[in-house]
Amino acid sequence: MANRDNAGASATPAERKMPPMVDVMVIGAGFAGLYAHYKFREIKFTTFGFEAAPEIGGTWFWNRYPGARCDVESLDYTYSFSPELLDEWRWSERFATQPEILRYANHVADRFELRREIAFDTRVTSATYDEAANQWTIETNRGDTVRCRYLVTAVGCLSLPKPPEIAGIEDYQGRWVQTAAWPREPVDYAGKRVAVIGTGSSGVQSIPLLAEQAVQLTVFQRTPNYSVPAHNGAVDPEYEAQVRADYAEHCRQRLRTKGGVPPRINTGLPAMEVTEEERRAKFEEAWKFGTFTLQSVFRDITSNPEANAAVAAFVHGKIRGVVKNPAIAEKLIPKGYPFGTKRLCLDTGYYATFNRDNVELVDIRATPIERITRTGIKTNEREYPVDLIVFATGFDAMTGPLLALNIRGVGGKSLNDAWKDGPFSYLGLTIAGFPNLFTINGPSSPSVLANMLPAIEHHVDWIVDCISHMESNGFDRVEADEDAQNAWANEVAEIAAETLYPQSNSWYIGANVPGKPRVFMAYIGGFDRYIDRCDEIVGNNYAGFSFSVSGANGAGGLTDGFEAMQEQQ
Ligand code: N01
Repeated sequence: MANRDNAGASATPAERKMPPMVDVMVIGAGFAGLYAHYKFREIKFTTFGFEAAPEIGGTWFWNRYPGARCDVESLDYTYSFSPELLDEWRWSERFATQPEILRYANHVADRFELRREIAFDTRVTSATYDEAANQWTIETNRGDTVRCRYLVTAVGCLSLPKPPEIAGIEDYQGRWVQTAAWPREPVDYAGKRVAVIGTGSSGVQSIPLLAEQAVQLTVFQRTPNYSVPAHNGAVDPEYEAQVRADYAEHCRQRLRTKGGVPPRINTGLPAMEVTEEERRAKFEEAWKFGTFTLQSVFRDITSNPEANAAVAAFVHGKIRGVVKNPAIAEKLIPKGYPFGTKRLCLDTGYYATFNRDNVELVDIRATPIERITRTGIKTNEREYPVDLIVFATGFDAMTGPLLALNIRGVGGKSLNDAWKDGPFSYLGLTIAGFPNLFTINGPSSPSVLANMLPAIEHHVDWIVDCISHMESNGFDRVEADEDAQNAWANEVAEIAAETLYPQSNSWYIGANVPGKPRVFMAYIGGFDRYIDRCDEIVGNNYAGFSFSVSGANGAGGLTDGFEAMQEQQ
């Protein structure tokens, strides 16, 4: 397994030339962390960053399993902040592979010299707010201590893999790996008996490729997922020319969409307002086009049970059409939860893989896994001897990576306590009781429901604007108001309740992690509407935020909103 801990790293903090104090500490060096360094440097702030991996890339460093690729089209999975960068980078495939995306991240880091203020192989073990000094103290597993005025988390939403939760793993004599921490050196599965546990996006992407080389592949499925064909291939030159004709404008349009991607097929209509024939024709068109269009081709697919049932029936028919053995097809057909309310998967040949002679599907709801043995996996029906177990069992999503930082705010209150009933955050950007802490793509922002690149850019720009605004008005401390935070939590929950999403046991709602509070963790009102809400709040004198001059800088005192800031000047 790739080492996610690196506790054995040797150099001392002095040898590693840690600055004792910086303006901004950025935790994480994926796309969010890279852009944060770039942006803060632009306003002449000193930054430093810690990254647990040995290299940049975040998600795209760790998830290097066979078949890993993005489910957003490459031309949209790009930064927009630099016209030169947009011009010079060329994607080879419609949906880029993990290695190509990692090359892009490295290209960006090289081009803008973003590596120099990042310490790699270093995991943050605590982040503590010191009220008297109005500073954060960050400690790491390598004994570093760095202080900063502002703390920015860029830790990703899907970056803390769930540990293998199945009894007996310690007895297993074969090899096991996780898709979310796939080793850097090649994993040999050719000619081996391989088991995959989990059929979310990571399982769905890796299963067809594992099946091509394994002598036997056994897939242990707990919940069948909806998967739609990616129809991957080379980037369509015509479409690329169209986008590149005004790439900047294309990127601006992303901000005016629900998911951060300009929709390609979108009727804008409620599904049941057209005839059955028209509906079916649109579903076919969306299916042929690929991506997540099937989810957005009509505007009420994830809010109207009837519309949802129509698209679900359409996909069930597709699965029956591909999978030759009707009993296997029935096992693969998702039932009991609405289409699209667990994250849709995008596949290349997933369902057809179950037509292969060397692939077996085990429904572990019908025959649960009892334990892992020395030689394989034992269900209540029989034992499956395997040489390699692939855990594609997902993540402690969204809150997990933040809680793992061991964050303590005002009065030593831990984030784990503050979030024991679920994540409370204002705009997904700030948390009451945790001054000068900013969370890029934090819970209760669109985050995982939007194209990550524009979502990251929006958040980083917002944070930099907020801090610039404070600094130019003589303030050095900002904090979300508890009331505003509660009102935002209600708004997020109310919008989610208008949809079918809360009906499924998804990671969006924390249902995949035993004991996790059941709270819908993303803002589902649309990226465009979210941006409008952020603008409205800023335009309304940063309503819901308190800015102050901390005791550390002399005057002290707390004021509410921008008007008050101006009064104080
Ligand atoms: O994880 P998942 P993932 N015993 O949580 C099963 C993004 N992503 O890594 O549904 C047995 O979706 C679990 O079953 P159930 C994307 O946002 C994107 O695949 O909980 N089974 C499920 O089948 C995605 O949604 C891409 O009943 C267990 C599976 O394991 C997110 O990451 C590619 C189990 C986990 O599925 C997570 O995807 C990859 C247990 N104890 C990932 N625990 C792109 O395409 C869990 N399962 C860009």
